[in-house]
Amino acid sequence: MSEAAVRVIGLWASPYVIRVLIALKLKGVEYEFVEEVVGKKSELLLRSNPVHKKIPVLLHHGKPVSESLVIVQYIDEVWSSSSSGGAPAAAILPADPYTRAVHRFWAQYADDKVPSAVRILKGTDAGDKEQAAGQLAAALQLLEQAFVELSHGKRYFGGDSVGYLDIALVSHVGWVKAVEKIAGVTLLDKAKVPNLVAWADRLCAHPAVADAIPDADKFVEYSVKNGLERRRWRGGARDRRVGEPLRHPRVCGAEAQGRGVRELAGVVGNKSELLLKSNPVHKKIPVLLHHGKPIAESMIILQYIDEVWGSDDVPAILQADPYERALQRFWAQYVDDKIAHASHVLRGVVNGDLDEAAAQVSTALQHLEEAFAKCGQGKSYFGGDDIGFLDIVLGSHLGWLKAVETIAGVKVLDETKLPELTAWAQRFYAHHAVRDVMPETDRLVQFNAYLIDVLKAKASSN
Ligand SMILES: N[C@@H](CCC(=O)N[C@@H](CS)C(=O)NCC(=O)O)C(=O)O
Repeated sequence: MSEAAVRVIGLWASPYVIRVLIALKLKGVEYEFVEEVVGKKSELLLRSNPVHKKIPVLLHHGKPVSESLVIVQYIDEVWSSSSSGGAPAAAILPADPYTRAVHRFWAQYADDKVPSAVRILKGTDAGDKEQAAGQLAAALQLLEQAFVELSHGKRYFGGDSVGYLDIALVSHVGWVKAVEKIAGVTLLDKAKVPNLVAWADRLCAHPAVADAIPDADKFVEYSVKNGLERRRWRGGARDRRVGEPLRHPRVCGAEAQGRGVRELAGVVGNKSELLLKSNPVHKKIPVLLHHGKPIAESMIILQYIDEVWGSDDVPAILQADPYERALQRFWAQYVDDKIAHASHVLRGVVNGDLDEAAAQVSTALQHLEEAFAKCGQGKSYFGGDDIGFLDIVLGSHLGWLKAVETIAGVKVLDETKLPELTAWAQRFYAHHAVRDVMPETDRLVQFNAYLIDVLKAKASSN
């Protein structure tokens, strides 16, 4: 029998898998579900997602796409019109770039806040259960407000139809309800988050969702049965994303599109009113203000810039081909997960093991050296003939990676080990949209020393 065109490697209980199944059902795409066995990662999974070795993986005509939110966007882009000859499937991502950015922001927020708290509440991760319940309740409260703003009195975050944020958030609902039972806490509380409770009930009854999210009792039973095995399956220690005090603004995306950008420099250690008002959730830079409307999170901003100012006259930041886009999104997220945190450790601005951080950066860059061959296909950049999404995301770390060589005394961009990447970095630095934006290494080294002093002074005054 021939292989199905669309296959999903997964486990029914994974929220990340659930969202992929919902997206496929919404689009009316037939798929084969290739179920993993808890405690034993299949050869197919290891081969298809060799970097993270995690589910879900979508195989489309054999080509793997990993990371659930990347997959959902891929599905939306590939099956953008009628796929089964019936009525055209509704778009998952909102059409308006600003609304898209807001959906992306809250989807990322939900993934940052919900699963970590759920893992503590169901006992898979160590941690204070009361604190986790409090953090989860606070996150749901913000999502309640986001629902009111985004739904405009309609049924879903996406308005009349199920959208990106609906899918991202509802996939966590099964586990949220399960931990209410496991830990004896009320999270989806009608008195506190009435709109969210009504939304969850509505969406869980939707035909594309009802089969994908089993009853809370099934999750509870699964948790009891597979707790230990799952921990082993996850392969030990989990990488923790640690928030960083301040980020260098990634503004070269706008430069590449030929826009002027006024840098609203915040004073280190003293966040401006404008920043606090514009990004009240994370209170982090960068924030792009467009006609006064704030957009936060650098990768979301890049996509916004591309969507708003994309034209035939300027090279697109994200390529047109959905698979290329998925690859760029996958690797960009990888860069921020692996390099950003490790680079902060090497700079001494967050605590951590220096050798471990150096090894992590080195492994990540080795992976990226290989990715360059796949994404760039012999051209100058990851994006092809001109710089694209991944070039900007990785390139914006280059300044600090060079500074880290001085600060921590480790060789990061080693030409003998990373010949492609080293040559790419030189090209990137020389690009007209980059050269004026990237700070000099000495300036970064000095700034780092200053930042550490400020952080120390703040710590001792607390
Ligand atoms: N960010 C990933 C997370 C995927 C994930 O954490 N999957 C879990 C199952 S719920 C997994 O495969 N864990 C195996 C491991 O950690 O080794 C996504 O959105 O796809």
